[in-house]
Amino acid sequence: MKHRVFLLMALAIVVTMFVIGCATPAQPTSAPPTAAPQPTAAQAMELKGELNMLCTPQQEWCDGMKKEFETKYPGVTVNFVRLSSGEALTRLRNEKDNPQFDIWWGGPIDSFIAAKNEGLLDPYKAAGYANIRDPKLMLDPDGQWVGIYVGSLGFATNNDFLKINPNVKPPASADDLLKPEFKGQIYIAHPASSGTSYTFLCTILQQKGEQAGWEYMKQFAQQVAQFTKSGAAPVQSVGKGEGAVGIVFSHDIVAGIETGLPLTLSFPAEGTGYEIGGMGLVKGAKNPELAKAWFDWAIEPSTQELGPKYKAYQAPTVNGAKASKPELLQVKLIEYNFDYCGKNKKAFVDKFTNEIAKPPQ
Ligand code: S7P
Repeated sequence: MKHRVFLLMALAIVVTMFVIGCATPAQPTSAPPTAAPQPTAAQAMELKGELNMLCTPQQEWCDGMKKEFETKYPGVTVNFVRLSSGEALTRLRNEKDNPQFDIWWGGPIDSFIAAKNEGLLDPYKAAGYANIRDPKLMLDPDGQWVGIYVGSLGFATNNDFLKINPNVKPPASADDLLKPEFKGQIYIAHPASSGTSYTFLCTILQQKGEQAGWEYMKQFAQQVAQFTKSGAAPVQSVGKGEGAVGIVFSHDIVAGIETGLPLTLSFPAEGTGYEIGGMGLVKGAKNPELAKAWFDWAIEPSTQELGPKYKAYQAPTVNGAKASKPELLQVKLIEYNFDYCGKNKKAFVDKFTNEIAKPPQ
């Protein structure tokens, strides 16, 4: 009897650990949407001026969102500059005393956490926060950033490479990337410029622990054909057959496949890293009212459903918005510690740059 009770307890512990290990933060909840009240058409007409935005997602989505916002607010012109996460953070740092941007929209929140720690963001209490699916994970306790989408990291393998090398399988773990067949065949961005690449780096450091993680990264760098500037660039390089495998957010791989690139998407079986894409008001912004209008709009369910129109398949962060590709988050995700990755971003990027590989010029 004692033995049976012990067995049952052990089983319960194993099941609980499995559930915790596989916890995904990103699945839509059935909570009813409690979206903030919308401005009337007359109120929207009253808003006038130029909004200057730092836009980190892909160009097509930035272009599309600019047009959508300007249609809703015809008196507002949105000027945006598209920069990868690390470049955007550097730009905000350099302009700290004379900010040129009003809002930063998109890119993994590790960089927003770093920006908050450096005093580069302003707090905001948006009414729409009440509708965020997982506020513990997706909302800064001081309101300095909020999550606007979620996406998982994946591997993109060129199908022609697989045909020519019938014994090679798409990578199914981080360790597979170290196999001899992938030497000089991997494309990934550099973590100094790219939030995608930083997500990969911080995933490895968490999964393996820092010491073994840095050892892994040294070996991994030997496999890399080229470190690109932008996180999504490997989709094109590998899609064109310049390399065998790209490490990219899975939604960017799917977008590439939809444009006809011969790619196979796979995930590491041990668990993959993921991003929460963020948004924050730039401290000392010159057009705070316009920035707040964008901020409120970006966390409306109808706005978050616009992504697929512009080939952006990340999952939304608000109740009442449907994920276009829910399967991209129905994979094993690691318990990514955004606080750890955000606070250590500068130190980890500097170590990578100094000890492993210099950023592309
Ligand atoms: O819009 C696609 C996307 O992958 O772009 C962001 C990405 O971090 C920007 O590129 P970098 O890696 O070059 O910083 C992601 O947040 C987003 O999902």
